[in-house]
Amino acid sequence: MKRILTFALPLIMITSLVIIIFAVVQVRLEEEKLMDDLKRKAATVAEVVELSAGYVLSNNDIPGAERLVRKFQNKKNIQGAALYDKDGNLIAITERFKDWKDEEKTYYQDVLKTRSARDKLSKFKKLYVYSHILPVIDDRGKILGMVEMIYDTSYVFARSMDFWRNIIITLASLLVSLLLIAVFILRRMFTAPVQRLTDWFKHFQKGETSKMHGLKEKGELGALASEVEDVALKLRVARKTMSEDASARLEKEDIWTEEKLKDLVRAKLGDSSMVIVSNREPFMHVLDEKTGQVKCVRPASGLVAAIDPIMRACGGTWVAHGSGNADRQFVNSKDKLGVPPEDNRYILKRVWLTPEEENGFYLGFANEGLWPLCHITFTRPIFREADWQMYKAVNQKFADSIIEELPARNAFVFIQDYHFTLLGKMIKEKRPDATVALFWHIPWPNTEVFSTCPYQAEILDGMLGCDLIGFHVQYHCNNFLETANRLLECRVDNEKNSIVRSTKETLVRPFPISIAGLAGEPAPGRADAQVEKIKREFGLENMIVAVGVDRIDYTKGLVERILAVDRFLEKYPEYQKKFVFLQLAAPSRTRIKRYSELLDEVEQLVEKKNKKYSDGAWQPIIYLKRYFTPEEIRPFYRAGDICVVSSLHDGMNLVAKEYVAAKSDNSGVLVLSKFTGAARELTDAVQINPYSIEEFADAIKFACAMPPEEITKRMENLRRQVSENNVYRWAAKIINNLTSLQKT
Ligand code: ADQ
Repeated sequence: MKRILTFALPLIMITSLVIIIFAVVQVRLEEEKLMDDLKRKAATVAEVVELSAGYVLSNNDIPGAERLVRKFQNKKNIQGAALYDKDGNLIAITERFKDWKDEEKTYYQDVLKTRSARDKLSKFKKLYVYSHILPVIDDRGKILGMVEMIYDTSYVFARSMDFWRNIIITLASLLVSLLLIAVFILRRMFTAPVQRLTDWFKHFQKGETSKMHGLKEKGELGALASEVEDVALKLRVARKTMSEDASARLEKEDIWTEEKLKDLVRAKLGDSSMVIVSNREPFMHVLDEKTGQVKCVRPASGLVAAIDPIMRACGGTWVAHGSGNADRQFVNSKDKLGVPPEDNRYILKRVWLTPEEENGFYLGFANEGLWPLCHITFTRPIFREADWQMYKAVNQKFADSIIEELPARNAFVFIQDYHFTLLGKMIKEKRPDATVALFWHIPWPNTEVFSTCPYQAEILDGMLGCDLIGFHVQYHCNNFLETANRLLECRVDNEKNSIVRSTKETLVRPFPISIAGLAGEPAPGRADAQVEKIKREFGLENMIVAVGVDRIDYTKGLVERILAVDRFLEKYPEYQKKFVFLQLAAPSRTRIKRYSELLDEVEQLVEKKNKKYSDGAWQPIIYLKRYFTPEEIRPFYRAGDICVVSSLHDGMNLVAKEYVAAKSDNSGVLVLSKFTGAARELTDAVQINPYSIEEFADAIKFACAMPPEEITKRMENLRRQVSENNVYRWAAKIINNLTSLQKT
């Protein structure tokens, strides 16, 4: 409508203006003409009446005068006549003007004085009347009196009104016609061709080549269409060539890099791009209330740390909850934006949730229910029916949003984590041809624990809508296979590690997630300068530095870690004033009571323990409670002679791997909880049971006292492990599994 008005409005305005000017002129001319006619008529009638009036006046014949004026009572347009004597006194007047004499009319004296006729337009009651006054003069030139002819002029204005009415009707019909013509022209010349172009592009985007008929537009749009068609054709050919080149390169190389993963994606997915979905978005736009500036931040999340490098390599679309308070300012009309902001490598599509949806789905069901259920850290899961209903509704919201993004053929959807257990089934209901995988980033508990969930059957049913489900370690796969076997009617194929329900088979595989590898570390010179700065700032020179980097979550064993540091210093006092534990801690899920309580608990414990050892300049624990960018974290890792990862339970734990990656000089000891997925791969770490404070304290002592050769040897092994089993290998394994399941 806006476009139509933009096009038609100037036309309408110009046409209306011309017609109105024409009408004004016409009305004026018409009015003048009618008035001229009236004047002429009045003068003629007055002259005709003059003779009879002369007779009546000269004889002072009052009855005769009244008879004369009465004659005009019923005349059309001539509404009245009046006779005056030689002094200007009214003698007789037509009945309907009997109040005429009440009005003050100075011009009568003028007529008598000048002995010539006068006319006048004046208001009488509600009428505009025209009167023509003629002096009645006898043959000897003596004034006998005056005769006045009075006319109502309203018919003149009535005629003008009729004219205006006709003009308005004509104008309105003209405007409607103009509007219709504008709509027609716009549709024919613009909207319809653009719509055809848009449809053509949509089919191209979705890979529906059978529906992409040649574009037959003419004129400028035709030129544009032909350019578009040409570019699209080149793109298609280029994609095909790239995927063939990629297949050839894949044969040769064996170390997984970003480039190699790109090749794999081109070779295996070809024209299609992957749609990834997670609750947490990789980039949030956050308004800093103090400065009024908007910052784009990468959230503290292991999932984001792992998936972002893959998306950078593969392109595609990442669908996630837009949770930043300034997120809406940065999306296009389809709620999408290119990310990373400085170098758009993939598309982020933001899904908006209301505060109620966020509470029920994210804080409630996902994080107060499923998170503690799967982690088994003795925090009781809370399952509320209202949260579950919201969880289902939000899963459906995401499913609808994802389905909009799927290409017509070769659709791949890669779902992340426990927030979306129902998504696989929901997507398959609309797009049974799509290949859908789910990766579970947290542990899967044993059957007894999982069976406490009131919605167990619906959750398992939703998950088994997927073609492939991945966990970090085989142990979690086994737990899941057993859970399905015991709680659902299905057949578990132990040979293939799959679950079969009627005709649907879901593969269950371990894919240990990782980080991008050792690449991207700054040159040693620059790294050293950053480390020196940190050491100076926190007084760490000549100290043994242990670091911890975590979201503040009860699963990460922060309390146990502080107790272990305390016990270590207590048991091995020779390390007092020689050892500092530095914890970077990002507040997380703070709207959940258990998390806000933990925040206070950790803070108070740090304060208490620091007080216990307080001695001038030295304090054993430095607690930095805030979000740090990945670039800010790396120098802390490098400054750490020891890194402590003490999760009570963790699907993988990427902090352990990030620490190893940052230690390019092969220094540093990793103290790692045996309850992390990472512990199964990083066997050269010093492994601990974080629940055993005594053992934990001894492990810190062991790390502090480890001979340099052993440190180097262990770190070399750890780095080899992280370098070889990087996140590109992880993604490649999943893509290979997914494409082997692809339906043709
Ligand atoms: P998380 O529990 O978030 O992830 P973790 O693997 O420990 O996982 O990674 C945390 C990430 O947050 C790391 O990249 C770390 O650098 C970052 N981080 C920690 N503290 C920070 C701070 N103060 N400021 C900024 N960033 C900080 C879930 C599972 C894990 C699994 C991952 C990936 O719980 O077990 O390893 O997903 O699958």
